[in-house]
Amino acid sequence: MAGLSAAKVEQYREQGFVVVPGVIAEDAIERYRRRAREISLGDVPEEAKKRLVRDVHYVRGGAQPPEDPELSMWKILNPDRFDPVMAECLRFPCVLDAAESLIGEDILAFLMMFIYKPPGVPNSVHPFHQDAVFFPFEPQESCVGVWIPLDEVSEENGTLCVVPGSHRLDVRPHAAREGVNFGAVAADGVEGNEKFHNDAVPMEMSPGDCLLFNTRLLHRSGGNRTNRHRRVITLHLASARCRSKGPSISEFGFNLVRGRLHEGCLQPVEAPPLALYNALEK
Ligand SMILES: O=C(O)CCC(=O)C(=O)O
Repeated sequence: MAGLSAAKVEQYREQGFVVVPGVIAEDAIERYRRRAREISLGDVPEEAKKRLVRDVHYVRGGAQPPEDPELSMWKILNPDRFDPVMAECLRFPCVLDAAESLIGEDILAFLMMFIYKPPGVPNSVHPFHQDAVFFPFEPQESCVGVWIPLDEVSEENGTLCVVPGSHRLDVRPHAAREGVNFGAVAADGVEGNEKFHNDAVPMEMSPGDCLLFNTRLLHRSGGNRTNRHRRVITLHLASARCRSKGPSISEFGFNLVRGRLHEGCLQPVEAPPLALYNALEK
């Protein structure tokens, strides 16, 4: 198996994240960019239309929407559910190899998103949070976030900023904030706290690189101050040995992408809904 080196696994354990360069080739990158554009221009089944989410500054903030509708997008939620091209993103071999080094050989993929950061909206911030707050299953250590930019990313266009070592902190209470996209909650006492902002590292990455991170790691993204796209594929991977701690959420879907299932543990949802899960609707 072509997984992570021992040094990279150690870095992940110590810092809570690791970067694997070049997990998808240039032609595939272009294919996903193109397909996301087609979807965001309306090539989506009627039932799944609410999975296209525009940035709150265009929806409610009164900003004049750009002529090109793709430039007002925030995210496409679980596009794998209705689109075979996007469904390929659950199974990039290099990503699964790396994840196997971290969470073992039986792997479920869930919550895939195509996330934009609209150009020229500097206050479109995704505040500091820990993804683990959304995931009612354990152990948390056996769950990993995956973030793959399809454009060059830096602080200027709203890359992900992570706080090294913060995966050792407990999961904090999180709450919604005014002016932030619906569903993008903020960890209490972190956003706006100088200490965390000073410690945060902006991930400078190239198209097709992959950031793997612990779901307790504090992370945020700032606005895009450029006139360029910032497009990202994200998904989450959990060991198929994880157990549910709460109600099963059909929106997660859980796809077995490597290895096998285990009795009493998380299971794929049969025929996951095409329409958006109610609690995420607004
Ligand atoms: O890509 C971004 O802007 C932030 C993504 C993120 O942190 C998330 O979806 O949890």
